[in-house]
Amino acid sequence: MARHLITSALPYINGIKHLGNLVGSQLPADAYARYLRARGNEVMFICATDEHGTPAELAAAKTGEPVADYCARMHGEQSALAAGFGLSFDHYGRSSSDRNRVLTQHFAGQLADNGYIREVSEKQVYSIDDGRFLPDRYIEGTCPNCGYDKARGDQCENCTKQLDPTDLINPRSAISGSTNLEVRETKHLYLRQSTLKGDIAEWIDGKKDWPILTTSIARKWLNDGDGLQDRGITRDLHWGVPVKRGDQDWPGMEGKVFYVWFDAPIEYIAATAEWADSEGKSDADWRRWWRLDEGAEDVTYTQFMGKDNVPFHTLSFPATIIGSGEPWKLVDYIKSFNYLTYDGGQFSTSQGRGVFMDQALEILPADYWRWWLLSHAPESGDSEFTWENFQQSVNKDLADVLGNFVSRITKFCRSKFGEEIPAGGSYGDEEQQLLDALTTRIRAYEGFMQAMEVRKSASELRAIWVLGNEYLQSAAPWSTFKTDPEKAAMQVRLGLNLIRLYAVLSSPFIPFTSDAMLQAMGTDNADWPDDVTAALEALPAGHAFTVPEVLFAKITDDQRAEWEERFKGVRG
Ligand code: B3M
Ligand code: ZN
Repeated sequence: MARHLITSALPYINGIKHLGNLVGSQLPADAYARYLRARGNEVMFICATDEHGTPAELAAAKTGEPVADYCARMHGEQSALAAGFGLSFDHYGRSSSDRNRVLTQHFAGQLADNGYIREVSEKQVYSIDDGRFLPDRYIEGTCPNCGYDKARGDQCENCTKQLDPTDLINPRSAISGSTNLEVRETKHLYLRQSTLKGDIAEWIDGKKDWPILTTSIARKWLNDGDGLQDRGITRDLHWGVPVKRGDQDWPGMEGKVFYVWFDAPIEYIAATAEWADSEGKSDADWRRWWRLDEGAEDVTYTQFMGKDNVPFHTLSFPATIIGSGEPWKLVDYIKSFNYLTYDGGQFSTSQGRGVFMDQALEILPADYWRWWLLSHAPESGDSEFTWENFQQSVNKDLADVLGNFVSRITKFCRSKFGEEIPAGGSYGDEEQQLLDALTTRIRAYEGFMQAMEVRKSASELRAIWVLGNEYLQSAAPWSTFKTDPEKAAMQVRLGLNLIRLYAVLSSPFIPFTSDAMLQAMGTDNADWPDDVTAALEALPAGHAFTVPEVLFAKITDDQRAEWEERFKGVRG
């Protein structure tokens, strides 16, 4: 039994995520975690909401809630949606936790002690009426390029020109509207990533089996232009982890917090500590996942994320870990994803374009989405969601192939033999052929799952379902029954055992349906089919089952048209 630590990129707190976010990290991470658990591994699967920074403050300001209240509420919503999608986190933490505050300050202290932090004096806009420094995007004014009067200090939304706050004409505070601004000198901390460049390059060069998508992004940032830049890790905000050196005050850093991207990855560790706290476990129980000197040397650590998050996970976070000089676990494998597009364009929160997690669950059960998203995961390139493709995939794969198989065999058995597994004789040649074909495909499926080849795993799983249908079609127990009821009983016995087998194999993709199938088969035997022959004898003659409700309803053309219209966004 191996030990696997799995983390999914942390969804940002400022709103419900769309399906593209879901398939880019949390969902494939969940399928992998479920698979590894089903194979008997010890798994620690961690996620959390990423709660600090300007966007959280801005979102809270919009709803009028204090930012801490806003984050608490949104964490509740996101965690309910995660549960709704069957995301089986061992813990869904919060980067605003005490655990993260202490650990973040600890890492900063270690980095400072080891000479990896330097202080930099900068000129920054201070709002006298607000009593605070203003981050670039908190300053508004008129764009010098196009005259738009609501341009932000970092960029003009209207003409997209990148700006410096000092470029703005008639600058004002976005918080209060005050024009009583002045430029003041302020100090910030910089992580001296450039001095760790050699260590990081060597570490990445050692990762021969990483996806090209991951290593190419890392190398680009390491080697392009000036290479790895030192990075400011503090901000003038109220909401965040206060800047401290370990538990000591940091002179000159009063009122400042760490940059959100500094504390967010540390939350992977902190959330594991939060897990321990919530389970009444000890520090040793979480540290054995993270500290090489406290039991983590046999842990395999895998991260899942969208490609835009790769630089932070291949460069910045490793720099924090390596620079700490302490034996924290570095990631072993990074699985990254391209983007999911929506019907020829982007998902857009502001335009209401595309399907968001809450809306998805309003219209269909989680497994419909899980199946489509995972079987179309944007691995080798971007992939596109269209309603037509979604309808087709649900109706064919789920309803016609899997659902139909389960329904036919259970109903036929009930009508001819009753709701118990019938006996019949031993399996014959045709069954042996099926067994061989299943064995080959199941071993291939395991290989793809192990390698996190999500689409290939899905298509192998589908092929496994198809084998059952083909068998049923050619064995045709409904005809056999007329001449040889004993043989028909054997065929049905096999078919019912296949349902249990499919439930087990399908659980990483469609866990809710998988549970329903096991329940219908009256069993909680979810043993992985290491031996397929034995797996097809798991439910013996005389074992009671029930005919399940329809597993998957087909999506009608009317529904498709209605949803297409509903989610197309304000600008169509
Ligand atoms: N919250 C990504 C995002 O919201 C960011 C990931 C953090 S992972 C440590 O796009
Ligand atoms: Zn402009």
